[in-house]
Amino acid sequence: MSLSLEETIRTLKRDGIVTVEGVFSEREMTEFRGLLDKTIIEALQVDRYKGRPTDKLLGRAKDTVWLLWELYAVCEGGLRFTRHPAIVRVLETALGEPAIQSSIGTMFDKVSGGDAEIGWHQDNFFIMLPSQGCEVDWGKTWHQFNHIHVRPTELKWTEDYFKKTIIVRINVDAQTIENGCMRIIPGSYHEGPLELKGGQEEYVKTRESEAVDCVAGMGSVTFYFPTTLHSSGRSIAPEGTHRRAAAHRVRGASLRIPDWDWPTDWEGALYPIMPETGFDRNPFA
Ligand SMILES: O=C(O)CCC(=O)C(=O)O
Repeated sequence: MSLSLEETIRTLKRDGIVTVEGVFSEREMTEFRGLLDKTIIEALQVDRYKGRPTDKLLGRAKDTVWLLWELYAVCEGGLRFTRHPAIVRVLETALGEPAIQSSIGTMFDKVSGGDAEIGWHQDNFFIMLPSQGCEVDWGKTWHQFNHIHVRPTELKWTEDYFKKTIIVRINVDAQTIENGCMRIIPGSYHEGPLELKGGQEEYVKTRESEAVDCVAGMGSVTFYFPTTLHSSGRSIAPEGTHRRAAAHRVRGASLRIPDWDWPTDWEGALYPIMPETGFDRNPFA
């Protein structure tokens, strides 16, 4: 089903998540898949890949590689796909302002035979740097490749900053129930970060019956607010099936969080995302 831009934004704001089908063509996803595979094959041959320890860069599930962290820093050719004009249009319309990339990105790949599965959670963190004079309880931050991940409990919570942050998930392969697609609880992002008020377990217990499987076509793009409760089961698809999705975050360009600054060490961290040309199609043209 194809949604208009208005319906896309309405659904995103109501449910916290929306999928736009048909953003990328089969040809484009074959190209992206090739770049991802090449990156993983190259990384597996060395101890450090593009300055990062391979054992930390890749996450394993049994014999399969199911996570590639720092995605667009090590698979540079993939970044172009995040600049598709339809993606930029959705982001700018939803945020009401230009968007800036606020994470390097992660690839998730449920490969059949692996045992990767994730329980219910919200993506409750921001990647930031302390401003001068900001006192940080380092025990409560999470560090990965020198990037500091900060949870809402460590922030002056003057408004729900997550509502100015959107995750963009490019569905490089079709996402099906069989291959372990994401499940979400619609509207859960309206609660804000549940760790600030507690009760996530209770919330999931009472609302899990409303959970929706995020089935999506190859080449679609899913947009969601980080506090949308999500989980994903293991793949029971036939041998050789991959379920790749490439996810990164963006924030509204004006978003500021007291005492913290935004990192500047990845492409696109400083300036609003500009759409690129040369794509096969655009559902919102
Ligand atoms: O792709 C998946 O299966 C899970 C993704 C997820 O949990 C996340 O992005 O936090």
